[in-house]
Amino acid sequence: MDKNQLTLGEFIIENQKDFKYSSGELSKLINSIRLAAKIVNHQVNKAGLVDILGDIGETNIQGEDQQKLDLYANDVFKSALINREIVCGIASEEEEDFITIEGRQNTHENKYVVLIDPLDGSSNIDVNVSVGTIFSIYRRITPSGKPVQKEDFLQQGKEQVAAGYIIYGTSTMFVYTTGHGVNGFTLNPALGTFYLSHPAMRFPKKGTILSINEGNYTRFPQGVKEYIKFCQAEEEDRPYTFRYIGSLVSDFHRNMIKGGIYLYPSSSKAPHGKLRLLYESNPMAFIAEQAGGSATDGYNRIMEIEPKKLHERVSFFCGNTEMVEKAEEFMRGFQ
Ligand code: AHM
Ligand code: MG
Repeated sequence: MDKNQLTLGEFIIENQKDFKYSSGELSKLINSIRLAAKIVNHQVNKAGLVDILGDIGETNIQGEDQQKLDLYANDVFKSALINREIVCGIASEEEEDFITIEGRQNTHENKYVVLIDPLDGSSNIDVNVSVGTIFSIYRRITPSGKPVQKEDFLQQGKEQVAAGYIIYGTSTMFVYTTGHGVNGFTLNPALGTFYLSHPAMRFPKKGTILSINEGNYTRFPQGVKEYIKFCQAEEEDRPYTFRYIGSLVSDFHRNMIKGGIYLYPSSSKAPHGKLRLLYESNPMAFIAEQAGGSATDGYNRIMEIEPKKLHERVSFFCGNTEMVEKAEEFMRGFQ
């Protein structure tokens, strides 16, 4: 690696001025996520070696099996975020309700709320497939000095001040945006330092990859079925290929680099889709738009959906704008 390559720490400081509130607090917040990411990365890498794998016989509030590393990652991110007098509340996929952080001498003066999926795609861990962390950051909207309220978390995605993901893959990467484009940093594991490896990430103009769990095909809305058929059709302008890891961060990351669309639509089995609006779809939508892509629920922009519940699910179409628009055309056509 070029020794002049910017580190994530340096990049955060250099770009602090671009942030409209520019208090340095958001920079500190991203730094604490960076630190937690390294700790989780270390543990994820050891997953095959130590006895940390496997179900602990509990299910999380979504009724899904929860694995030990999910809980571990949840604890690591929480403690990194709690102790810095910046965050007033955290909502996590692993917690039923949001957590209130009192701040210095119980003054409730901290400004930011963080919504997080500490370890997404965790069913992939025990088969050595990439997983990720997804985070979303907002300014609180209720007055400072009082405990954070639910409405501080139920903001539209377009109010996000930052969002990002960490992918624990063949390399570990930290990818984030504060609304000034998307930058990706790769961890040098020998030094424990993230280096700017993917500056100004953009979806390529044309996408050719479709990522969807076709196992649900018979239960999909007609528009989705028709879009799948369109992508499979043997036409010169459609050299499409299907790729599905089943790990949102990994599927999204590949599609952003190579060009493609990720779909998790509603189905007769899951009428609202599977992914969670607040800590899965909104942050990915923010990153996608900042990289020149789009994210909708098949009809509406994800970041304009008015959230009603902390763990709300949403149908998710995300990737190259051209592909998302085409899929929407089928959704409208077969409504
Ligand atoms: P999780 O939050 O329980 O890990 O579920 C989210 C994951 C996504 O990462 C992935 O894209 C999707 O679920 C896969 O779902 P399916 O196995 O139904 O295709
Ligand atoms: Mg998840």
